[in-house]
Amino acid sequence: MASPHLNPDDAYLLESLLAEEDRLIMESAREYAQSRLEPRALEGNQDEVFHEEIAREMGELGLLGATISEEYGGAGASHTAYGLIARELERVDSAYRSFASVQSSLVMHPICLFGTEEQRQRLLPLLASGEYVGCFGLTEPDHGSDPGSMEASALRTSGGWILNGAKSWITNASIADVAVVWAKARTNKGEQGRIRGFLLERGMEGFSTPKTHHKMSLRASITGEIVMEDVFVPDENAFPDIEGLRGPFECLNSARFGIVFGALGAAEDCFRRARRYVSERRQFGHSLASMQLVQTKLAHMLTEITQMQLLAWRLGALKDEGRLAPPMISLAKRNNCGKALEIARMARDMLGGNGISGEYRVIHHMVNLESVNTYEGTYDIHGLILGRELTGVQAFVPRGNEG
Ligand code: TGC
Ligand code: FAD
Repeated sequence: MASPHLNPDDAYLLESLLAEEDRLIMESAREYAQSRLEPRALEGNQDEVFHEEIAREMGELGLLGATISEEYGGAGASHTAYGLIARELERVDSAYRSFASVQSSLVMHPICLFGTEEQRQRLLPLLASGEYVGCFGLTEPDHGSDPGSMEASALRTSGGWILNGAKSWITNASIADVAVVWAKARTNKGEQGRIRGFLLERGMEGFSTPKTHHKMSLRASITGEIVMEDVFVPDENAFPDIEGLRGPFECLNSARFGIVFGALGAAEDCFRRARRYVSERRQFGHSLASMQLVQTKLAHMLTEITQMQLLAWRLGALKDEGRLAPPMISLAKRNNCGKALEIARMARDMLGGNGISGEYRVIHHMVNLESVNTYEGTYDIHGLILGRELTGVQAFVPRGNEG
């Protein structure tokens, strides 16, 4: 019997382990991403365009809020399926995965988890169909890795809250119909309370979302600020019970989980393109694929990708079994983003001068992954989260400088 060959797209045959339903969702996301997103990706990235009809297209296919129950317009799918969707979208461009991550994990998920029944019924179906776009405001101009120091404030008033402050680097902000915003509750006497979550809707007085310009990464994603000047938010638009950083962090747990699969998709696409390129390109009278240095680069890339796949698959299974602890997500987010960036840089190099052209689509992944490695907790912040878990000592603040 001939020895079986290795499948470079799935070296350890992980896709054969998928539940039938997850596999069907993956295939439908792949078909959509390759046939409908890929043709728009070059223009989107070069001209800084997010084609807004994409929101409804994704909604129609059940790619938004896939894990949310059908009662609220979701697909009731597994967490693994959600990860697989992220992988297929990011295989084309991280911007498309970013759009879906924010909508699903950072907007629909908190509404589902922390919202009132009225908020769930009113907003989730609109977000699931893509009729509404959502955004998530945690980062501020002076507080990124340390959101606990945020300055945005929510002053209690009759029938609601008055919000002031600014959020920066917010995905989807400028096109959002609804924003999940985190701010510190404050009393009239100026005492600061705990962080609370609010739903700001387009049209509220004092709420604006100017677009962020000059981005060199994730250009097919719309990024903006959230500016709040005495915005009155009625009680119906506040999350009733959740207080403290646990609120936004529960959302980040879900989005970071998706990024573990997404970064994998980008790395896989870089590998596939580099492999095809070196088999077609000749130098010194020989195919680049026949050069030893090129072969060991391919071997290195596939080894890293296979490890990334194993991490993602296992993480999905643990989340579906309800056994996932946040540091496990940090380990995989840090690993898969760091490795994806390394693979994208290597692929870019293997394409030589052509790798500099957007037409070959590898440099887009490379610059996108700079954002992916930074947002949702930077590479080093996840290292420090793991460090704290391993030693019991936090090292976010230099020793001797606490407070
Ligand atoms: P710390 O003392 O660690 O925790 C404060 C409270 O939060 C709880 N908590 C968690 N709860 C659930 N899940 C987690 N992962 C949690 N981590 C912490 C914790 O139990 C505690 O609760 P309580 O009840 O005792 O108050 O907080 P810290 O201030 O020391 O945090 C430090 C650090 C570095 C871990 C944290 O601030 C951090 O993760 N920083 C990174 C910030 C970040 O990831 N920002 C992301 C912004 S959103 C974004 O980037 C979207 S990009 C979207 C896209 O386009 O795809
Ligand atoms: P900083 O926190 O200033 O960090 C700068 C550098 O210092 C980093 O290398 C970091 O690792 C390092 N550093 C920080 N603290 C420490 C420490 N204690 N020890 C050692 N090193 C440290 N945010 C949202 O809320 N919603 C969004 O939708 C959103 N979308 C984004 C989209 C894009 C394209 C980008 C680029 C960002 C987005 N962000 C969003 C913001 C993102 O989460 C932050 O940029 C990120 O958390 C890092 O914060 P910062 O940029 O303020 O960097």
